[in-house]
Amino acid sequence: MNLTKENTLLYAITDRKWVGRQTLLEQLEDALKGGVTMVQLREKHLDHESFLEEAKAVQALCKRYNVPLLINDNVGIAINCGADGVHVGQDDMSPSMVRQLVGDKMIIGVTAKTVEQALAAQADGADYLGCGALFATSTKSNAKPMSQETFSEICSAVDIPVVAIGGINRQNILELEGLGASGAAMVSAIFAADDIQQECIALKKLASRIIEVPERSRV
Ligand code: TZP
Ligand code: MG
Repeated sequence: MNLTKENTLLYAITDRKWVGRQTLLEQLEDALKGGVTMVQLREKHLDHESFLEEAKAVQALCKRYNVPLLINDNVGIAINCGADGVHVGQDDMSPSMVRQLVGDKMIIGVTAKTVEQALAAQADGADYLGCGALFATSTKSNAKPMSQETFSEICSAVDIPVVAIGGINRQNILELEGLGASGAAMVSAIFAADDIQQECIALKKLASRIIEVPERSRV
């Protein structure tokens, strides 16, 4: 599966911590109306049945908006709900192993924290990389910080899209301009927003500025 910068531009990752006034599906629909270009369902503590039921509902919703859905970590759920892909971390199943299970059509995303991990993931069949944390985040307690320099080195080292993640919001996203990102993935900036749809519209405009290649490096 060939992912484009259009797919990875504004990547919404769910977190039920922000469910309350709205259900997760309502929040997600607002994000889709606001123009998110890819969605990851990330459930760390849900039992299998509830996860699968939710994943099927989320898949149907994303399909209506023609936006790819990826499932965090869980290949079985991804296959059973008809998701468009899977995202795995360094401690999860390897990309080639995931590929054996899901076939050619699914997108495989991999978290990479170093240039070595990025090159290895690309060689092992990753379609895109998620790299960070570029800013401080309270969403993932064990997220290690990544310097802009390392992020930029990763972007130069690989040919596949690299998505920036970790603490990104409206105030800091433009600091990522010119590093080589193909997009930005966000949890709290999207799902903790009062008006998710409007927030996504604003974030998408800003995200499109960070993926532009700066004048000086154009050939
Ligand atoms: N991986 C690295 S940082 C992070 C994940 C899943 C959390 C990103 O959440 P937020 O709220 O956008 O900082
Ligand atoms: Mg994981």
